[in-house]
Amino acid sequence: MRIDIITCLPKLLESPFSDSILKRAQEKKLVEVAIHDLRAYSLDKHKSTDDYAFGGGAGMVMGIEPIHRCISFLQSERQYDEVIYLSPDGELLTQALANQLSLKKNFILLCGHYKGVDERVREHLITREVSIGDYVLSGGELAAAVVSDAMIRLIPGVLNDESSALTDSFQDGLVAPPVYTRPAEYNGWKVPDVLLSGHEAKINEWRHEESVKRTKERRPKLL
Ligand code: 6GU
Repeated sequence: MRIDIITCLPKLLESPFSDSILKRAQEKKLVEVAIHDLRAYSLDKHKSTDDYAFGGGAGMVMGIEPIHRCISFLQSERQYDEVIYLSPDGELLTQALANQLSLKKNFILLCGHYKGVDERVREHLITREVSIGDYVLSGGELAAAVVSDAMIRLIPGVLNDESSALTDSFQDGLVAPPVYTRPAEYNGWKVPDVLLSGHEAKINEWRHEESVKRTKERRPKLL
């Protein structure tokens, strides 16, 4: 998988890809992530990437030219399966969407800012719009990191068996069961006996029941 992220705030995206699972996935060559500073594609002498909205009103709009130049440059280097614009009014990210996207290979993620991008970008240059939830963020960068993380961790070999994506919340349509580690008793608070029993079948049954119970309580719509 290769992910090219276009942003006017490249520094915001450094740390999410420089640690832990996303860092290791890149080291293992299972994913390549490249961050592109949109300002570098501006022909303007001030390297600006936004301008006043036609028709007036508050808020700047990201212009089409730098975005088109950056996307065209990337597309001259390789074929992309999706050019995704991160936008609060996009399709909601779910585990099902992450699973579907993780099967594809090359992505461009375009981070929006200000009042958004010139509508012609959405009409002509992108293939899909994704939102990470019904709330407003200051820009698409954190959303791009979230979408990337959700896709990358599903690539075979990124997670070890221990943290296998198959046991994640949502992956089987249920939220994950409670987990415990040593000590078996702390401050008088005990770990459920069944988990200390060594009886694998009973443990699996208990975990499944807890998952169902939790899903009913917290995410009834998943059932
Ligand atoms: Cl993708 N962008 C912004 N700015 N806000 C959001 C979002 C995206 N998803 C949820 N809120």
